[in-house]
Amino acid sequence: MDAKILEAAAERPKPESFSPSYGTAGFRAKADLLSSTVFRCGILMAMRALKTNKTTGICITASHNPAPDNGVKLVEPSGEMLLQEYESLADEMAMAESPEKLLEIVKGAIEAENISGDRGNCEVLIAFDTRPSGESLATDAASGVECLGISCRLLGRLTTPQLHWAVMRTNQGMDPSEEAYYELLSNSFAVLVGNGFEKQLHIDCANGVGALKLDKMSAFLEKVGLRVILHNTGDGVLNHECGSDYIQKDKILPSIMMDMRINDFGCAVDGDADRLVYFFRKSSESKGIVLLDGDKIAALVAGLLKELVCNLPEPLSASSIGVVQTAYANGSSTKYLKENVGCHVAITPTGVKHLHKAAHNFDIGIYFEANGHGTVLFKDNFLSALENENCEAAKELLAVSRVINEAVGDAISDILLVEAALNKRRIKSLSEWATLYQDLPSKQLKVQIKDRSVIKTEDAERRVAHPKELQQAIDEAVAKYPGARTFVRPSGTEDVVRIYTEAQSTSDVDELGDVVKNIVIKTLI
Ligand code: 16G
Ligand code: MG
Repeated sequence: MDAKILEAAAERPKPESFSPSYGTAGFRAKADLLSSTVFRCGILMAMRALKTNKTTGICITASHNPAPDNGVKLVEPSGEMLLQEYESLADEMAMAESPEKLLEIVKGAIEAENISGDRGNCEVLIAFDTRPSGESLATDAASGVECLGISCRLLGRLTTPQLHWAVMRTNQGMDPSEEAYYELLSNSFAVLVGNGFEKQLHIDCANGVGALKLDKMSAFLEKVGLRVILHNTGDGVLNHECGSDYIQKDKILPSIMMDMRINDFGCAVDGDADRLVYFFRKSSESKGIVLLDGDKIAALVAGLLKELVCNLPEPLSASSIGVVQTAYANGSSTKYLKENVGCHVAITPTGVKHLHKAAHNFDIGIYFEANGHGTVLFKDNFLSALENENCEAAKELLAVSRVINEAVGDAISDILLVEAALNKRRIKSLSEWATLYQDLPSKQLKVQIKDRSVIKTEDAERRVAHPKELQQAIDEAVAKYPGARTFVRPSGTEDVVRIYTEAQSTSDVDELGDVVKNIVIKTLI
């Protein structure tokens, strides 16, 4: 192992001025900087496979970032993201300045973790998205895995959630193939919507890997009555003026989709198809859209699941349903979930790893970030109890658990969940869904400062713990606007500080946003 690591690491030196950092969801940077980082992630995920004697995964993607970027997402045997306790080891390995230093860290970790040489069931699955740099970075990751003497399987292009799903299924002893994914999802969808379902849906594929996979899946979906019309399928630039991130932030229809009619159903996924938002056109003259974001998806889905749980016999009807949100969730959505749906609401810091963990605390844990990343988790013993029930509600809840990708937020599986929920709740149009509650006006701003890491937050990022004077000034400003809310946090993916404001009117939001932006600039620049 030692010689292999030294040799392969020397072939992929870390660029001198490059300081990779694990960030919110893995490493991301300009693609040409990343060879050393993904190679080292290969070693790390081989160590996780050896430690657990199971299959782990690596996905080469930079999600909704611009096309020249790339990145890596790391997958635990459960199909979930890398356990947080290994993030610092990932950072240390990625930052090692020389092959010798890297070897020293790897040997130290192998000893500390008591990793044995048993290679029984170990394997690492590797996939990549449509970025031009994907394939060669996947080969770098594979070289890292092979240094530890275990095998890896290159699965080619997959969406991030498909790779997570394949890892989870492999470790469950179930068929992990793409074919099985399409079949299970569409068959479970059919159980939920029944015969005679007919629907047409426009999908903005962000010029990413989602386009390839939705195209493959369209035949399966057509059979169960869902006709998908795919846009931004790869002729344009990845994530450029298209995709869920663009639609959510700019609220503009991508130009290629101008032939959509006003009552058409539209949705958009991001570059690696792990985020989903819905939308419809405001008018046939303008490019403006009405957005149905992750908060609206959570509200729709929570309503359906609550109804199904209420229809279960006792004591199952008392099972806990919780929705996990972040500080970015619109205040109206939180109120709606608590007061209208009647479920628990928990707030965590930004980033799927935090929401996913909190969702495990409920029998049914629903989480969606406003940006459209989310899924539903079911407790194992709750699912076993459902297997023993013969009622319709139990069957439908089991079908929901199969439609949904429990490993991680999955735009493709979320589309099916949304469509099933609209169908079951008899919501006939997107405008009807939009009126479940009225969003409070809100706005996001960003500021670049010298060192964003000086800001430390608390209370699920809703308050600044340090510097204290920053929070004091924010408190004073927000007190002048009744019913307003604002928070400031350093981004985990970009070199900026983000500011969120929410208030009773758009003029209050604009004014308060500017005030807080100036406070940040005055305090920190
Ligand atoms: C990443 C996260 C997403 C989060 C976003 C925040 C995952 C898989 N993705 O995209 O959940 O909302 O970062 O970005 O965890 P920010 O820290 O730049 O605001
Ligand atoms: Mg993504």
